[in-house]
Amino acid sequence: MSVPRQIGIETRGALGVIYLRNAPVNALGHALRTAISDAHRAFCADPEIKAIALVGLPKFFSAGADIREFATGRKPPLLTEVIAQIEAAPKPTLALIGGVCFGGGFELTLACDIRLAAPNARFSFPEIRLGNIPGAGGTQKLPRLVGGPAALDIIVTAREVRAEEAAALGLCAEVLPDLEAALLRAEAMAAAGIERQPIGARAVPGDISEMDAAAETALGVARGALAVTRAVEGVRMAYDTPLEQGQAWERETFIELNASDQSRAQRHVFFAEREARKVPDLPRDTAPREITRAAVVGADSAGAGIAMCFARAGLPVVLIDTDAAQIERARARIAELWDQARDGGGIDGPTLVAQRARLELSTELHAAASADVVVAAVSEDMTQTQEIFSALDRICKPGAILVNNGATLDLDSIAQATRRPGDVIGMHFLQPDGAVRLLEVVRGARTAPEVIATVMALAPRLDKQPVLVGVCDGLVGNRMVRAFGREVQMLVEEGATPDQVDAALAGFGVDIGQQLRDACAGAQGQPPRAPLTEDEIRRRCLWQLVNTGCRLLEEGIALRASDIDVIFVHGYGFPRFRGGPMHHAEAVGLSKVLADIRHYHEMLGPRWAPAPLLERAVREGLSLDAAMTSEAVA
Ligand code: 3H9
Repeated sequence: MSVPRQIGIETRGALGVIYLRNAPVNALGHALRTAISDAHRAFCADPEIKAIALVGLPKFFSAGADIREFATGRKPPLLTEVIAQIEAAPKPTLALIGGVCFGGGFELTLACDIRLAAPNARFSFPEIRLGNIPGAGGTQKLPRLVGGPAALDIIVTAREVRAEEAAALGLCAEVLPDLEAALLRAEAMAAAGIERQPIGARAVPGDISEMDAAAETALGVARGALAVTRAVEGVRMAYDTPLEQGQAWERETFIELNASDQSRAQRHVFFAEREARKVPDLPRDTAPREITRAAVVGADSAGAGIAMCFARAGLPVVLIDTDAAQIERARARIAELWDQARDGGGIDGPTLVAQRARLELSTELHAAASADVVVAAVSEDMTQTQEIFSALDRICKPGAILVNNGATLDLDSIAQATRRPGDVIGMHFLQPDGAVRLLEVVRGARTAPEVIATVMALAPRLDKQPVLVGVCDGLVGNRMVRAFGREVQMLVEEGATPDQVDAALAGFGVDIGQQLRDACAGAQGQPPRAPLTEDEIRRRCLWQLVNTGCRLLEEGIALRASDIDVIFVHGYGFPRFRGGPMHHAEAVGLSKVLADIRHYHEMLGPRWAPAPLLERAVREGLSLDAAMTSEAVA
């Protein structure tokens, strides 16, 4: 039999092994599903084989269903069919799991009789981030295995369960040193004979009343996300509904949610995040520089946070401030933050000791001499910043990357203060050591390609989502937020109350933020006209974002409309299930958005002048990204 390239097969005594080899992440696309199904059937027909093992790549058992197929429709055998085949087979199946075991990949393992994990195994149901629920048995089988509250927590938080916890929860039978050890164990088990242990035959342990508190917690953080409501429903169902019926409900719900605007928006964000890491005009062979040591200049709260972020990422870092009193304040603040993290359970003792050991403090700028990357988190004053860059240029070793943190100063003017403008780049950390993941990476006119490649590769190490932007005051995020804030104030001046604006946007999932709320509270309302409706308030705020976003695209400050979405989802609390402002505008229809903007332009004046890119996209019936390309071609 010829073996398709998505798998490998091997016979080890009485064990038939199917290796999943669909790089990079073993997504369960049509070809892999077919290959697994055929190989499994062939092993079942082989009288020498007593049990079958599914083994993934060392770092990816499987990332789950192939998300690209969700938009195009899936061809049989569907994952649910492959799973049903494994469950109905005359021979037991084992899953040998190393690395990522997500979504449909996780569900594939729940069809197996025994799960053996390597220490790097990571189980998760990320479907909720795609606006959906597990659709191949997860909502019905996981509760039967680990109980309703634990299953709901795993499904609605999309958190990762590592091997040790998985063993404690009963998700896997054993954790072995590596996949080879797991194969040896599976081979011995097959020789000895394996008893069938279908999860579907079990009842959910505990009582359904245990679900009340878990459901309340889940729904409390749902912020209007449909999938969370459905997940609660599904897990409850597992207690008192036969498996077949529960799975039929789950399949229908998965299909219904998959077609929803919320799910489409979240799939858009998933691919947009990955696209944002790519820089289209970097030569393919651009090699990033090695980063093994960092320095941060300026020890106020931003600088201290950036230094902590490097230390957390495993990079030795020195935090420098020539003001000794500032350094002492930073030392105390950092110690306090770390203690809080440890006391709150966010970090364990040994990790904290290791992080502390990586972070030094110094009052000497010369301490930056050996760093591969130096971040200046100094001031918003150009003269002072140029002086610091000029000093760093003299002190730092050749090849060191000099970074400005901030969104207001002109990076090209800063770079001119050095003899190495190619090594100068911007990193705008919104909240360096906090939950905000956005990192705007600012490319100057002379920033070298390998410097861009280095910083784009450094961001994920710092647990940040990078988006490459060009030089302008405010960069992408703050410039758009300014336009939004100005509109909020105008609305209040026209007679809307701050509470009304707040409610209109909260209903959409957007929090206008305390600063804006305070600014609005001071505005004088002079209603000139009919009271503003919630819908109009919302459209005016959102379309200001979109129109400004179009201008940033035209100016080349933002590379793609989807990059702007990533900026707003990761940096400014825009709800993921809305997909970001630009996706929302495209989902509503660009012609409708433009019609509103033209109307406001007539009514409210020049700040509403439609962006030419938006006009062209509507005129030519294109998406915003396609309109940018069509302009480039023209
Ligand atoms: C599901 O399973 C539904 C079931 O319940 C029911 C079905 C009936 N599909 O992120 P990376 C691509 S829903 C297609 O850069 P990393 C990704 O786009 C699914 N493509 O790597 C990228 O492509 P490119 C539930 C996928 O190491 C490349 O692989 N599963 C998928 O930083 C590398 O990805 C999820 O939601 C996929 N499932 O992180 C898992 N996954 O190079 C989603 C990845 O062209 N995936 N790609 O840009 C992840 O969380 C991360 O990708 C993972 C790897 C942690 C796996």
